[in-house]
Amino acid sequence: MKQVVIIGLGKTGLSCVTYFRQRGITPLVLDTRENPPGKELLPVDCNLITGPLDPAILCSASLIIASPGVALATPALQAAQAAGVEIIGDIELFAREAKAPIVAITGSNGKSTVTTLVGLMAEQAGLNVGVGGNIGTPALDLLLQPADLYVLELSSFQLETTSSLKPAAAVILNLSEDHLDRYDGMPGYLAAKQRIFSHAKHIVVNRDDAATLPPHQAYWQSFGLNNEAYGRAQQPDGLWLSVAGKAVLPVADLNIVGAHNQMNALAAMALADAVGIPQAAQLAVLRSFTGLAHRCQFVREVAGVRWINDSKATNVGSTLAAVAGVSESVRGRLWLLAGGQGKGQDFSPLQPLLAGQIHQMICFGQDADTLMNLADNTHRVADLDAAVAYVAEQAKADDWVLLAPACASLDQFRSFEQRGQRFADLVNAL
Ligand code: UMA
Ligand code: ADP
Repeated sequence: MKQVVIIGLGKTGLSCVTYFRQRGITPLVLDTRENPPGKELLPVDCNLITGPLDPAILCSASLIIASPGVALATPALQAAQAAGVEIIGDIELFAREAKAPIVAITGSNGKSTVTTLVGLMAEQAGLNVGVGGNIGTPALDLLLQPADLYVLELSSFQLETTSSLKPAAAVILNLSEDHLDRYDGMPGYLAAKQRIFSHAKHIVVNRDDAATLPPHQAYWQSFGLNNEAYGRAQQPDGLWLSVAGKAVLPVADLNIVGAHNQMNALAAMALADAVGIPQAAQLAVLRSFTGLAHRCQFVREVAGVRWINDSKATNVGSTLAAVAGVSESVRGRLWLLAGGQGKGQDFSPLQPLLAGQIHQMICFGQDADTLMNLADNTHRVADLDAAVAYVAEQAKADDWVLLAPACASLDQFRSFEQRGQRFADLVNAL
């Protein structure tokens, strides 16, 4: 008998199992890992087959739901596609069911921040809002509660298998290199992201990044750093966020640092306007939001030195944004703490910063030597503890210290969260 097959027993796979069982269907679950996470949560009558994907099973399925971590280029999936089996993802299932409007957010960086902001703005406006997708809560789990609005963070992987999504508002925040292990090149990665626009009502673009424009559609509004549409206006008392040329909020009132976070705030305002969230609610959230943990998060000022945790900067692109962002506000010197696992990245885009905004880069962890070779204004230490201790000795009032490692943490930490927490603990103990 033909059956629904779910590939991948991660968070997504489990949410799909719940979805089908609620509709009286018991799916078959496949996972290439011998011991996939969530095995213990699978209902007893739901079969799980682990190991290499069997093309015969896939080719005889009535429907395949592929998790985002599984590439469509996998030969067994290609065989099923050639045999005419429909292959979709959890976001496609969600899109077919969801009744409330959807705000859909993708991009290389800033997705979680903007998704959280729009969710909080909706909540502030009194809406019952479901926030999920790549940010953590699988989208299908949002259907378990009533909602007036959904805010979804979508990865390129999730968009690849989605065709029915009709967002009330959609955005690609920015584009820089990522996930090139899954795509042949940037065009493939961008094409996956552009699927977010297919049936979107209001398209929001980043006018400072041409790659975020829809290829064949008009857009509704843009955000960017100059004083147009959603932008910034120079006022006598400093920079303000502006809407249609009208200054609405002093940048100094934001508690999230950096120009990239001003862009995130502007993107969130545009998306919120697209779905009718009042500006008062938007501004209240922007005044109170202190940022997600480990994203350019202000930790503490000690003797006039400001310490910033951007442990989520796990690639060169996000470190560039963090440095460019904070250096706008630094009056003294900027110290950068970097290092860990470089994942074979090209670090050379950091060189202009080392010749400019960065006073000294303190390098630690597995790829410290590669970072040390970038410039002379570098200093090598064994680990993050030693990096904090060194800068605490050297820094003077008005200096800023930024942890934005451009590397994964896994050589010395369990996760970027643990690395960021260690940094905060060290700074709080100064
Ligand atoms: N995997 C296998 N064999 C399988 C199935 C999965 O080896 O048969 C591996 C994948 O290659 C991957 C891991 O298992 O490394 C997890 O994959 P998954 O698809 O089972 O992941 P989920 O637990 O369902 O989590 C997914 C998203 N993960 C990925 O896209 C890799 C989560 O985003 C998301 O929060 C969750 O769904 C809910 O929507 C995480 C992520 O890292 C945060 N996303 C990437 C990113 O942000 O860069 C795209
Ligand atoms: P994502 O969910 O896309 O990974 P996050 O909001 O979690 O994005 O931010 C991750 C990191 O990316 C941050 O620590 C910061 O260094 C960088 N970042 C955040 N917003 C932007 C942006 N708009 N442009 C470039 N880099 C950004």
